[in-house]
Amino acid sequence: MNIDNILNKLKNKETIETNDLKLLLEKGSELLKNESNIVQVTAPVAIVGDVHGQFYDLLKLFEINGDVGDKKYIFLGDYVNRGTFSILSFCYLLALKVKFPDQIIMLRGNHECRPICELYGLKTEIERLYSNTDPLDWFIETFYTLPLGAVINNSILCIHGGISELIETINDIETIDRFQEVPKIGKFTDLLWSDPTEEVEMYKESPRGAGRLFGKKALNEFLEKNSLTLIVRSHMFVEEGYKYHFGEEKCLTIFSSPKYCYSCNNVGAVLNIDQDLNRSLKVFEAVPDEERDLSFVKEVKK
Ligand SMILES: [Mn+2]
Repeated sequence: MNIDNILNKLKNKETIETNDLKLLLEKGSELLKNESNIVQVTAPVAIVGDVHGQFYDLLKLFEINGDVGDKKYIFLGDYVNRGTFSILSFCYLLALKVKFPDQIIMLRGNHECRPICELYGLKTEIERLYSNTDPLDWFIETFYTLPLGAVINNSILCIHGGISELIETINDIETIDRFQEVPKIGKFTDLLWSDPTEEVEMYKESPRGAGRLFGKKALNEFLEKNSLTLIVRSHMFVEEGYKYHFGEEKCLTIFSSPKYCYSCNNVGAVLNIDQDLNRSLKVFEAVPDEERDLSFVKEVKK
């Protein structure tokens, strides 16, 4: 497998051959499984939220913010489903991981699991582009190896969802067995599904049916206990691409799927953290519909 060839093919929106797909997912898994649940990262670094198969917008993000290799990135999960190009989006990022293992950190989102991928896009895409659904198993196995969080300069925690009563310390995340399906309840679930809320100070039930809602006091207690200054998370649609919660700058949502599902009226955002931990946010609009070439999707490759 020549990783530069694979990257070029993906960038040209070509469907990669079954053998290459299998090798790429295996090679990516090997790297990911050796990372701990929480990856330690040194700034400067850029942080990206949900991608959801919007591959054209992902390429645009790299165009406006710089390429992996020239700068370091943390992706907060939810690479697949909803959008049209789940396979391209995840494989492109994974190929970058294979080429630049230390320059891209890929975290697990709640969409990186079997039940959601069977319902919301990835499975359908695999059925359309490959002769059987074996690749779905390879994707799922790879998802099981994705780490769960990153800590930048011992100060900024990056996760997909949020915290709960079960997650009081970073060590509570380190002790999760991540090499499996996301359970229905428990700290693994909460980490990937929880959202901030202004409704309570501590915690309450989430309307999503999984994870918890966490309030300002819960956040501040968590930050203090772990000597952190900020949680960066994604998981939640925000119209401006980013949103600080609780009237402070200690919990930030980043959402990076502009014109979400090709229908919402939102921009995407990326957060850049410099070496002194100064933050700057960049927002970007979706690639116009007429510039999204869908022809290859219709071309069934059996
Ligand atoms: Mn999510």
